[in-house]
Amino acid sequence: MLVVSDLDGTLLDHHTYSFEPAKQALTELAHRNIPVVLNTSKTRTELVQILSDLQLTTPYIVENGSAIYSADGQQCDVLGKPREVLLKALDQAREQGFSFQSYRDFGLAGVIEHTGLDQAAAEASLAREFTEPLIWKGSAKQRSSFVHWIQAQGLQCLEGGRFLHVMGRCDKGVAMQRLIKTYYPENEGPVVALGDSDNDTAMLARANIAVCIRPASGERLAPATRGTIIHTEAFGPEGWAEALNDILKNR
Ligand code: 2M8
Ligand code: MG
Ligand code: MG
Repeated sequence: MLVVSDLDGTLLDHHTYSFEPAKQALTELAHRNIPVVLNTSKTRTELVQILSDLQLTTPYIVENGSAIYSADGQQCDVLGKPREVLLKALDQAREQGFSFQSYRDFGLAGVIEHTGLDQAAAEASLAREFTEPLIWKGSAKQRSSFVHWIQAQGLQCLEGGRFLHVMGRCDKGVAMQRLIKTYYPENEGPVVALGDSDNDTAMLARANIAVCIRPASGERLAPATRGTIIHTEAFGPEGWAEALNDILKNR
């Protein structure tokens, strides 16, 4: 068995970024030698800190499936587009009259204000390599033409818990399969994936057990999968523990 998990709103609380309620389930997984792989919108710099907080030494996926790093950070398999390419496209989008504010416009103070991260974590979140999160400032109709315009540039938009992420044409699902093939080719038993937002559906769809964590806002996810779907009652790390304790009980 292998566990592949999103962070914000899933293993971490949407508001406090705490994983406290999932600690006991994480310990149980460690006892059973079941690897926990992180698959997140966060940057590599954010991940290095979080892996150490969680005491994990597993390979990981950053920025919505844009790159797979080995546990020691020495190997990197890039599936996404460099941030410079995205920023150029966003410059052109602005010239077309689209209205948004992205990480580049926020700066450190803006990121802290929008996310509630502390200064060190916000700095780590600004160290982006492959994605540009933004907040839409126009109408819903303009937003949908923006999404189409971005697609026409060979890029895409994916929705996270707070932001719309402009990025290359990759996703957490493809990256998860590539990571398993590279690092866990001998894995036996189910791949359990856990997520709470639209950007997690590609990963949930490819898992044997898809755990849809109750989202902090918006509707429950409905991944298209032939596997088992679990919807948690609880939010964030409480939901994470709820689902994993249940799965482990039957093994
Ligand atoms: C952003 O990612 C979340 C994930 O769903 C979002 O879109 O709401 C990223 O900028 C990430 O780097 C950051 O840590 C997080 C903080 O909430 O927001
Ligand atoms: Mg999330
Ligand atoms: Mg995420």
